[in-house]
Amino acid sequence: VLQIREQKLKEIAYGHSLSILGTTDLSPFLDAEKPLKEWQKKGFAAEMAYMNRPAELLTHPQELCPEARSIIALCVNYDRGKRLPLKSGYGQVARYAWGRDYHKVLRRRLSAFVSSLEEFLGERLIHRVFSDSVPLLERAMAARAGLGFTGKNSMLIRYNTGSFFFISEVLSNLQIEKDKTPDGLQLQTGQCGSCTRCQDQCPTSAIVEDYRVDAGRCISYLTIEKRGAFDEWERHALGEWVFGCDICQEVCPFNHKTLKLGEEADLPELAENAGAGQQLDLQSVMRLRTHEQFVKTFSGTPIMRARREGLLRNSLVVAANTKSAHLSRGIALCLSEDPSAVVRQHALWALFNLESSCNSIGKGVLKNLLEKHRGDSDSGVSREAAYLLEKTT
Ligand code: B12
Ligand code: SF4
Ligand code: SF4
Repeated sequence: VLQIREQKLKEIAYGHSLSILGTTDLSPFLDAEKPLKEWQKKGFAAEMAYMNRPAELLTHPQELCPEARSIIALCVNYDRGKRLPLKSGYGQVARYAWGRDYHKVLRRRLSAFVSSLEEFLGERLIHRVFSDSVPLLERAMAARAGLGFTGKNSMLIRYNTGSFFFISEVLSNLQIEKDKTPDGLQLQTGQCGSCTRCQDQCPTSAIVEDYRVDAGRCISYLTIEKRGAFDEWERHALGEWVFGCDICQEVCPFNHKTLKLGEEADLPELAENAGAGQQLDLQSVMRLRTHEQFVKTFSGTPIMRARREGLLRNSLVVAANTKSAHLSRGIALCLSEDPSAVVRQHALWALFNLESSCNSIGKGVLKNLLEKHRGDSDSGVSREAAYLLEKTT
């Protein structure tokens, strides 16, 4: 039997800059099953098919690695540096996406950690490493490993350092002698007390109940996971967020200390200057006409997840929401040149809204464009043009 003391595990992890570690067994996350099923039943998974899989699949870690005897859970803090005021013509990016792609970064770090463990043990481990890439309730897992508690915004939170961290894990055949009994934080709630800041300040009222987020209303879902066209409500909902959203965390008192100190990411790869950074230049994004250009710009960052069409859609909407009239020319180019109907549709809407809010291109020009696109080969674009045309007259 391969055995190790939790303290030794922590020492070895520390050598890889992995400082927040807890462990748990492979028994199913039974207490998380009910909330998950309710969440699914209410349609809060929106169009994320992978979140509508049978709840039992998401709560039974043993299925992912039948030989495993333990789970090592790790929290890795990302960048908590000062958020700068939004520059004109830019869109906000959620902190988790400022640096390099955490899936790859964490996989590499955790694999190196496992190699060090193997070296120490003098034997190979049967193992799998993950972060946000498997059907497994990672918050429930990390909570049971004693790493935090559940906030009303549904984030896993740690008392001293807040919630700006990734969860990742190693499932392996290692048996771990725990330092102390688990500190009983699992799915524990109530630490928020009477605070309701996250709920009050979420711009789309996506935190529909304590501990429960309706993904279909969440800006993070809309900007990253949602494919295709937005409806009118969704377009306004985005505000100035072009990728992800941090509001329910930035207002949380448990994050105030780390934000005030502007604490660095645990790993340099996750820092602002290692990736796409805090804000995206909407004009540059709007110019990415091909998948190859998109990959060249965002390869190796979490932004890839939105895909070219999604990111351009988001940028057009943010340009209109932030009244960035000087981007009208770039938007008009999206309308005349972009191969994606979704992009053309949102370009029409952006031009219409910029004209309404700041008389950007002139009523006559706008009307001509709308009339022209009433005959667009795509039905989404032609319907949008007809609808907006009705609103102009
Ligand atoms: C789907 C998903 C989303 C969806 C849905 C989010 C949601 N809240 O459900 C969307 C796209 C909206 C999203 C957004 C974000 N996500 Co996300 N997401 C996931 C994913 C893949 C699954 C989450 C899930 O299972 N949701 C279903 C609900 C039911 O489960 P849960 O959120 O874990 O909720 C638990 C508790 O709240 C509790 N619970 C739920 N209801 C109730 C009710 C009661 C009464 C009680 C007592 C308890 C309780 O039980 C649940 C199980 O433990 C995980 C990775 C993973 N494999 O787990 C990442 C993950 C949760 N996301 C993460 C991050 C970073 C984000 C964002 C911050 C990104 C951003 N800045 O834009 C936002 C935060 C939005 C928010 N407030 O949650 C991190 C969170 C780390 C942390 N500290 O908690 C994770 C763990 C990824 C990772 N490996 O690091 N995400
Ligand atoms: S991430 Fe933004 S939209 Fe989603 S629940 Fe939090 S504040 Fe609301
Ligand atoms: S903002 Fe308040 S209610 Fe929301 S998670 Fe933080 S402490 Fe809890």
